[in-house]
Amino acid sequence: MNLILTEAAEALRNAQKLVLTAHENPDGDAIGSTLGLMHVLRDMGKEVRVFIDDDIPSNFSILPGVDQIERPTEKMTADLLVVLDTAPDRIGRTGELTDAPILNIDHHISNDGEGRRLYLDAARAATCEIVYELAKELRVPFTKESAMCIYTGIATDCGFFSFANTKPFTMRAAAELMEYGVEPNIISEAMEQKTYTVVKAMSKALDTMEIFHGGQAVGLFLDEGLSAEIESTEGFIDMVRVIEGVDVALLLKCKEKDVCRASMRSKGTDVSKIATSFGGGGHIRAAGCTLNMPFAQAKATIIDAINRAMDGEQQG
Ligand SMILES: [Mn+2]
Repeated sequence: MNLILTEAAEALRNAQKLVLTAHENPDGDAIGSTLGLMHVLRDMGKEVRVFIDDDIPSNFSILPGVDQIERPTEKMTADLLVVLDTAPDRIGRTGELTDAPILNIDHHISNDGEGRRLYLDAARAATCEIVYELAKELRVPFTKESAMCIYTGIATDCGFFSFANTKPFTMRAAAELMEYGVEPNIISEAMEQKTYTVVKAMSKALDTMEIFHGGQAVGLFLDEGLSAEIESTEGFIDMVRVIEGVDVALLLKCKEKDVCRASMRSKGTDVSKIATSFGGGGHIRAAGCTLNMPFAQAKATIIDAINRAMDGEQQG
């Protein structure tokens, strides 16, 4: 069931004890939206816990409240489970450990909302833009704490105001959040930070680069050995998506044996469609999926899917 903004706000207002969660492999928007909403709801006097079933990258240690993110380990009771920035199929054990009714808040066009209350606004660059709107709807003033978290999710999901999803709304929201004490340089320095080891690994990743579809697509292919060596591939795809003439950029890596993860970025081709065809999802210009097969087969499969999608778009 699709909700409108006022109904989503009403569901939050009516709950006293809430559990907030977001997707595994959390990014700035997943972490920013759960923490931002946590601050807003606590400012309303509510009892709020945040669970994310994954490690939180150290880049986010500057965010107020990040130390309160818990890993789900035992049954918990709540009036409402708020699932942010994803459909509930990517929240790990958090979903299994609470029976609370779900309120799903997301901006991913691939979220079909089947069988649950969903507030979806695919025109928003980040779930954090929706959290910003909800805070206004609930008439909760921002604080430096909530503003830092919400700003981080907005900034990271729109490539620090450079991607096509950056709208006047995005910049107005960010500007308003700055008035509560957000320092954009502090946030971007923390988000960009990488270890020496990771930067060294970037050169190994670049060695795997291959172009295909007549130079309009490019991929980095981190096989099992290389994937195990590299602790974080955050930002790797950005190294190659800048190549002249490239529309689609791909990063393929191994999560474990026979479990490969493909991340795609594009300037025109709808990569959300490709990801969805493998059970993944995302946005038109940024999407990902998991391929449960050996690395070589995953590589051939995803290249073939991208080639076919790009052929189709050219004909259409
Ligand atoms: Mn997002």
